[in-house]
Amino acid sequence: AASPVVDEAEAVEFLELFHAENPEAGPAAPRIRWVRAEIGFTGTYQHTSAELAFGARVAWRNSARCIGRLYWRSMRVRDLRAVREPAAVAAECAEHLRIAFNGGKVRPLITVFAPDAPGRPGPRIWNEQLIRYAGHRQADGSVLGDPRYAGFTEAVGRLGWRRPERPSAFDALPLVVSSDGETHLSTLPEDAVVEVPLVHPELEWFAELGLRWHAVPAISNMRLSIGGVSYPAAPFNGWYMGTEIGARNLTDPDRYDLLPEVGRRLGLDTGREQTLWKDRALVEINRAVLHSFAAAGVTISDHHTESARFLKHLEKEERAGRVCPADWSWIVPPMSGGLTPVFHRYYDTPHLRPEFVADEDATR
Ligand code: HEM
Ligand code: NRG
Repeated sequence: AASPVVDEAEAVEFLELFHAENPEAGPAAPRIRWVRAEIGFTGTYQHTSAELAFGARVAWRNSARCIGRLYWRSMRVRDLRAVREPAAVAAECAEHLRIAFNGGKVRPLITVFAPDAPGRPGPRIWNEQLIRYAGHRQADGSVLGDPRYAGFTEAVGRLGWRRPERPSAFDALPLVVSSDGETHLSTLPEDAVVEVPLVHPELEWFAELGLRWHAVPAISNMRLSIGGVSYPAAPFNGWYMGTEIGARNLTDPDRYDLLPEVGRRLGLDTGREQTLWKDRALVEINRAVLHSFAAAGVTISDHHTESARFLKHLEKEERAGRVCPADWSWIVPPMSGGLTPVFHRYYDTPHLRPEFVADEDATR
């Protein structure tokens, strides 16, 4: 028998949860007997497609940092466990983005590729998200694009990626997928990368900043762990909450760092903190993000709406007799925290499984 990669106790705990929450699947005992035997013979076991879909949805439900969990039951699950070859994984990631984008009506979706098996790890996607912008390090030490990915950009350069002839601040990085000892680099097809140009509802000069952002946030470097089975490549997406783009990606000093420029263009006194020029610029950037996505017909939500939904989710979970883990410091939005109801309370913090697990960074 192969030495197991699966912890039997974890498998049993998951199967008990699955059968408790899905009574139509019948009693757990026969399935548990079968899975114990399968682990004994093969070192692992195969989830049924119902177990896989349930496990992925509950991993989302258990994500303590996620404010967007109200719709956890409706996430679509693409069962691509038969896919492991790097070029095929990359092509299916592009297809994931097309299905998720859905003409602008973004839908929560996860694509699950081959799991780890004894002596044979599953494929792995090195990118943090399917779409991320390159950070081109310039001769003067500054970075054109997203400074967060300057290291990753250099790493894909060493793997043979040729950056665009005229590098810009918004060049989508190639996907890096490795599997069975082979590492594959591939550029995402253009139609898979939909972007929204950023304009402001009143300030005409805002468009001149030449800003844009991609429509679909799809995290691709978290391992999905269900009942002791690890799926290292299982990219998932929902839609954006505006502050992720407007109050972090475009604003953090170590990202696009736009407050100084927007503050100046607004004609604010940027020399004194107490004018609250940063806060005023921040609001205008965030209005531009929400306005632009709406105008382009792409799903996005504001932090007030998403906070109210999250409280509704907590109520529903409580009514279902479940504890909902939540991490205050991630749930509270990065602007106007105290204006949202999620600020004014505490949360339970148990660690629950199934779960998404952060594996270490590709460039480390
Ligand atoms: C984190 C919103 C869907 C799993 C977050 C964060 C936000 C958010 C605002 C914090 C991100 C940050 O501060 O960088 C939403 C919204 C969704 C959605 C509006 C719309 C449906 C999903 C889905 C999944 C998911 C479909 C998984 C199936 C997670 C996880 C984290 C997270 C694992 C933590 C990521 C980390 O540790 O870096 N979400 N989410 N979310 N979300 Fe969601
Ligand atoms: N802040 C990151 C995305 C993190 C996850 N957010 C979501 N997830 N909305 C960013 O790209 O700004 N999701 O699956 O929808």
